[in-house]
Amino acid sequence: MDPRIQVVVADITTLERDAIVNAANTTLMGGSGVDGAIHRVAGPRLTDYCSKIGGCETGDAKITPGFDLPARFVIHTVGPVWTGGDRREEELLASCYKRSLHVAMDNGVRTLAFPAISTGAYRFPAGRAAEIAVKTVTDVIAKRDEIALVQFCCFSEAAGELVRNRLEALG
Ligand code: AR6
Repeated sequence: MDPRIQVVVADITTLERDAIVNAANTTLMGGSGVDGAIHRVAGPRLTDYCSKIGGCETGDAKITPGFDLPARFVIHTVGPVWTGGDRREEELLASCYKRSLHVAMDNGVRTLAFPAISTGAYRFPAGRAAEIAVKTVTDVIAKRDEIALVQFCCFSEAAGELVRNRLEALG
């Protein structure tokens, strides 16, 4: 297991990382769940900024300042809506993690935290999502030393346990 990967159970809006990742929608104009929490704490300047950057495709990621958040940046990514697995959901979820890490590295971000993208309103099965998250992040950072810390920020102990199990399975 890469020592740069950690699991935390927390509200992601409280984390003082270089960047936190947002599980957004294609409009980037806010919503419920983690997206709503991030927009609330970052303040209206975030929504205003997002209104000018032209949305985001599913599987892609865009960076903004963190405004009133303790994190310096927010990396907004758009996960797939789970509709049974035959609409490239797994590939698109992996792409969210990859693109977020590349956007982070392009912007000098060394420490970041991910929520469990797509596992709430977008209904992606949590166990499979944890497996994809852990494998994708591990593979991307293995080749790069710019990233010092990646935290999987889970919203419940049960969600944290799923990710810990996947990390342990990788050895
Ligand atoms: N900190 C960390 N994790 C959180 C927090 C938080 N403050 N709040 C929720 N979670 P969801 P999605 C967890 O629904 O499935 C929005 O309306 C939550 O328990 O936030 O990608 C967007 O605008 C779950 O495990 O995101 C989109 O329309 C995980 O975050 C849509 O929902 C993701 O749940 C995106 O749906």
